[in-house]
Amino acid sequence: MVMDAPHRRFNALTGEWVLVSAGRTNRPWQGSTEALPPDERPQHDPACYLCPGNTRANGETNPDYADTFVFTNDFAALRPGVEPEVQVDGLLRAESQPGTCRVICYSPRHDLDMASMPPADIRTVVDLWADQIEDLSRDYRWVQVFENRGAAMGASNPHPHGQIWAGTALPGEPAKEDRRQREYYTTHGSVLLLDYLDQELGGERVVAVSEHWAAVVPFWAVWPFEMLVVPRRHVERLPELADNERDDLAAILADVLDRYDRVFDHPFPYSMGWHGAPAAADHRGWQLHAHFYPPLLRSATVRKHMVGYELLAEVQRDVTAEQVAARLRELARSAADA
Ligand code: H2U
Ligand code: ZN
Repeated sequence: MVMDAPHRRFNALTGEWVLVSAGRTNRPWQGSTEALPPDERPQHDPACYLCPGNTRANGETNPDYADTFVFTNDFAALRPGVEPEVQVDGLLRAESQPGTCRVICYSPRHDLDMASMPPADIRTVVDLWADQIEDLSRDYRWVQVFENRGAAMGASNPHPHGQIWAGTALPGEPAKEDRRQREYYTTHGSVLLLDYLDQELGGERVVAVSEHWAAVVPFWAVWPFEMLVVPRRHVERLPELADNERDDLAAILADVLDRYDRVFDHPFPYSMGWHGAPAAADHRGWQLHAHFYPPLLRSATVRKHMVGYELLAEVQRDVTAEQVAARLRELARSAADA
């Protein structure tokens, strides 16, 4: 059987392949569980540049915010007002990139994170994501909402927060997904990710399903605990989500983040972010989804590195998506803990 031996899997969303070396290692959760120092934080940290009332690097003082807070990144990688300009010199090609970067605080509480926030507060973040995407999509073609959780993913501060980078270009990753979803829609007249969900629901790669959402370890996952969170009806962009779908999203996020934290009994680092249809064009083949890319492999400190063959030839994984999905499924919060 092809799946028991080393094989390659096709990523239907990007058109890339991943090498799966099934059977090469033990299941990841049989690895050691190292005792890391407990992550104890005060509700307010006078030294935190995201806490209410504190002063940021640029001298501005944060308001005494009660739920969420958004500000333009003081060290933005993109900024507005850059003149559109293209420069070509033989093979040397460059274009200017106007844009903006914002920081979004999920909560005034320094000691929380999305995994420990109640679903009602996560819902406030969902609304914030939607409002920000709607607002920035007026000026920018691609609005990337994302979060780096944990120092392992480069988060500079444990205060619950995410970022938004918006620019006039369609960056590489969404450009691949745009092409694949567009081609699929043209050929099949249906939405690639919805057809994918139809094939997956009830199957061995599903982590959690609710009325409006599904969380799966995609067949083509590269990172060990990678996950895709997808609405079950056709939704192109996050701001289109109805009230009940937003509540349900908050609930499934709380659920899957709790499962993540149980894998190694430790806050699970990840980069996550939303992919919805690019602004202002016909994108009927697009389906909104969130990617979760956690770096951990065998313990709270042993991470996967993208090196060697992966940099030079093709990305690779040892444990299969099915093994990981089974583990995440069994880590459901019991009714007693909820
Ligand atoms: P990360 O933790 O994901 O790195 O996000 C924090 C962002 O906050 C980071 O991009 C910005 C950094 O540029 N920042 C400010 O805008 N003001 C500050 O006073 C410190 C950090
Ligand atoms: Zn803080």
